[in-house]
Amino acid sequence: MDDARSEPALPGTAVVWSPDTLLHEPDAEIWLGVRTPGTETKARVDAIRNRTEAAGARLIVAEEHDDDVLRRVHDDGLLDHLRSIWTDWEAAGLPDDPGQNRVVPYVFPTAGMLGGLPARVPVAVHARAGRYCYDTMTLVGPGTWEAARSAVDAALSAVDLVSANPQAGQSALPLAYALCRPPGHHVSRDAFGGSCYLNNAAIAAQALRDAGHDRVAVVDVDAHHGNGTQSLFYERADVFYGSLHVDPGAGWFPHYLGFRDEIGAGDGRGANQNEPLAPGSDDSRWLAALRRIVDSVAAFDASALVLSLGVDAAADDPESPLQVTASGYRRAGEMLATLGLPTVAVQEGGYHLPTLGSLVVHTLAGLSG
Ligand code: SP5
Ligand code: ZN
Repeated sequence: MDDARSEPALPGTAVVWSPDTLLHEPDAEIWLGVRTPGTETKARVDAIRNRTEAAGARLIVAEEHDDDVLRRVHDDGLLDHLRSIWTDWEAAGLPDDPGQNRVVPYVFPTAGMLGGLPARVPVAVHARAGRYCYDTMTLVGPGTWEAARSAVDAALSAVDLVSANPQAGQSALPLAYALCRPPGHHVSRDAFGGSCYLNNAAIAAQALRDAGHDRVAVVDVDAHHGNGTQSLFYERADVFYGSLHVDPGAGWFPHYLGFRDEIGAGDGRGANQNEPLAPGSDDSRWLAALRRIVDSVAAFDASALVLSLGVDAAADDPESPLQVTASGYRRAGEMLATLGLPTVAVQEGGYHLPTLGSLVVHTLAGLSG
């Protein structure tokens, strides 16, 4: 890891965040039935905010946006669920009996269970908990909805900053970074998991489409495959999704998706690219995979870029076996900057508190050229 003397500067780089993002306290992850300390903590936000500010970035508080883009990306049922399930859980007395202080699902209405019959809405709150959730690690508590919704506002505010608004006398920035937390790339149209609740990057991509960009690329450098983002755009020709991540076929989350042969379908065939990497992959293999994705983005002829910026591919990260360095992240930023596209970088994973902020600074410095 580079030390403080070699930390790059970020003069004036726009960093959008919201204090509401700190309201989400998942507290734990239920993994294999065992309650383990969660790694997706609010201290992540402080780490990134402090380090980017020290590097000279301009901190901007997110502006509230209405639900318009959010509702075109996600199913209303998922949104209603996230808005209300904690309150219902509490009202049902479940924090006292059986003594579970977060929403934890126990039964999941899988396609195989339903056998083609429609999923009814269970009367029991504890059964409803599994309706839109696909794992036991993504707990919902008192401030989860407010935090997730504020992360969407951060992503949409970053989109505003890279979009010219002549009426307001504003010119567009080439780069804006949204310090989104909780992260989002594991959320599909109607299913959440992987420590994610709302897909901030996908919402940013849709907002860029709405702002007049005919073709948008999403590049995902988080250590894990962004199965939610892939799913949302899988059959669309107007949004390219490219991801480099630890090989799910080697036993890594999200296990069921992220394989090389997932190339998109229908109109979206050829607009999805997965680059699974062996555990232990270092800068050279990671950057070679990114090069293949950047070449595809250039051929796709996008006019705007969303970067799903997970920094959990770093060597010290507790959630992944990839071995990327800070200078690797900087070179990734530089490689993406050669595309010359207006860029919205959206925070995804990254869990090693001592190095998290510096990894973000390195990436943004590379992107800033
Ligand atoms: C956004 C993001 O990076 N989500 C990644 C979620 C992957 N979590 C997988 C967890 C697998 C088990 N981890 C054991 C650690 C127990 N605290
Ligand atoms: Zn991740």
